Amino acid sequence: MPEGTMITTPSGIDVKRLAGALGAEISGLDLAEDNYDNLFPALYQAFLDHQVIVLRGQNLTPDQLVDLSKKFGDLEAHVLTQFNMEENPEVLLISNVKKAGKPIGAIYAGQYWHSDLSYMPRPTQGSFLHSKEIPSYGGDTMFCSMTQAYDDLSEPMQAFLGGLTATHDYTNAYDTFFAHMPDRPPLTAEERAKVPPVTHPVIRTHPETGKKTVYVNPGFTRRINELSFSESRRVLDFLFEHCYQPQYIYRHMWGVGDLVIWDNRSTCHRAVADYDMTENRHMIRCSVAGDVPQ
Ligand SMILES: O=C(O)CCC(=O)C(=O)O
Ligand SMILES: [Fe+2]
Repeated sequence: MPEGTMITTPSGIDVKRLAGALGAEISGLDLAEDNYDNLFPALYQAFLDHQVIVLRGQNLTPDQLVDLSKKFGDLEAHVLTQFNMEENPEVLLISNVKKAGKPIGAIYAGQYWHSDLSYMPRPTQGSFLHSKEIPSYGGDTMFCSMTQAYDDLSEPMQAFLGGLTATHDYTNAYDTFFAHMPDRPPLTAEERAKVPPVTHPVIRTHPETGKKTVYVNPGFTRRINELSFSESRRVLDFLFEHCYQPQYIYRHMWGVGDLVIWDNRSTCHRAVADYDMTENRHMIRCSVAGDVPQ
């Protein structure tokens, strides 16, 4: 299907590709109004096929976002429970809005390439981010197809990486990216205790599509276990440089009401921090638990 071609699937939803490697816009569906049960299989298939799906102009309540997310699987809770919505603890706020001088949501969330909760034994399957307020410019989110990046590696490189495992650790992000951020309090001892380091394969196979994917990221991957420290650093740096090339990326420019759903098993993403922090950027978010990477 050429880029930009709108197709109506036999199942009734319109799907338009947004970039070469990943990303598609779904239209003709008002998730707040329509009963979309019969369209759900097509929506889920688009999620698997395109890795990131975009539904514009939605106006979902937190409950409606929860209902949609639960069709994908069981919801998971984030380590940072203080940013769960008061009126609906299943929903996390990604927000720079402040109340009494303190951010009400996770501020500076994901401003480095990562796959959600890769530092947990069972990382996230799908994440659902729905924008309510956006700054007048900037604040995009970038997504990278880690399956396409894997496919473009040479066979000897694929074989080499296929035998390796890596340590993922949430505190890695705190030791590096968050280390000098104001408003981003360090993890408490209790929070740290909830996230001991875990081991995952460097190359994982998507449980539903069977596709192989590079599963390391600069946010949470500390090291490749089987290599020396210096080899690990260089192989990780090579992988990051290879994977985050423009041809593997879709960059989402947010509009109010956008709902973006991404598959963390085959993608990485990164928030772009180029907006005016005096302007509000406010999103509601759910995420669905995945399985143990194989
Ligand atoms: O705010 C964003 O653009 C993305 C934040 C993020 O990493 C997430 O919601 O998982
Ligand atoms: Fe994220």
